[in-house]
Amino acid sequence: MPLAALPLPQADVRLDAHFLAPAEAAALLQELTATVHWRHEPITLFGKQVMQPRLTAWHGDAGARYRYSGLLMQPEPWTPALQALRERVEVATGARFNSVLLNLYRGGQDSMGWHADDEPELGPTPVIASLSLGATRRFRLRPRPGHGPAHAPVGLELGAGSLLLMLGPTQRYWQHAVPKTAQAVGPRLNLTFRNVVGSG
Ligand SMILES: O=C(O)CCC(=O)C(=O)O
Ligand SMILES: [Mn+2]
Repeated sequence: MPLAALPLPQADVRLDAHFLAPAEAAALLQELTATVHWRHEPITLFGKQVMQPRLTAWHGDAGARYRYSGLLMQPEPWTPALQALRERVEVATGARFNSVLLNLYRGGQDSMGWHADDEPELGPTPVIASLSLGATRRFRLRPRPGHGPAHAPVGLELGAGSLLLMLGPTQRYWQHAVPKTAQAVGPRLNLTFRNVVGSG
């Protein structure tokens, strides 16, 4: 399967823009949007509680607890659809994952701010496999302020069925974000498969 490496310093980012065929990606978007138990959670930003600008869900092996933006996430069990996707992503990437965070961006005003997936629970060199369904959105990467490499920010259009893999030093030296867009866009569903270490 062609996961093509991006030429970024101090990062290991690979992309397969066509991991899932369009019809399969569309069917999965419908199924997951309808069957996942979506939550609208608050997060603490600069000491203030605000609602996240997107809906989320967290599925995984029992005991794969995970702190995310100040929230202690308790995984719900794998559904058959999520389990089947996990197995395919594991085969494609050669990595193992014990949980998946789902984000539903309802429209262009839903977003994800700059961050790195560098929580201690993910270990020193996290492997994150990110599968996108629905509307194409711009995924941005920039060197981490203070200790990233000297490099301009980069943008990737993540379309339906794309698989993005981030591993090695990526989370240590780079941040990523999904900015708001003023364009009229439909819903986008993103799944990030993760491995929470030290959990059953
Ligand atoms: O929606 C995306 O493409 C990114 C999601 C993300 O960065 C995260 O869940 O940590
Ligand atoms: Mn992230």
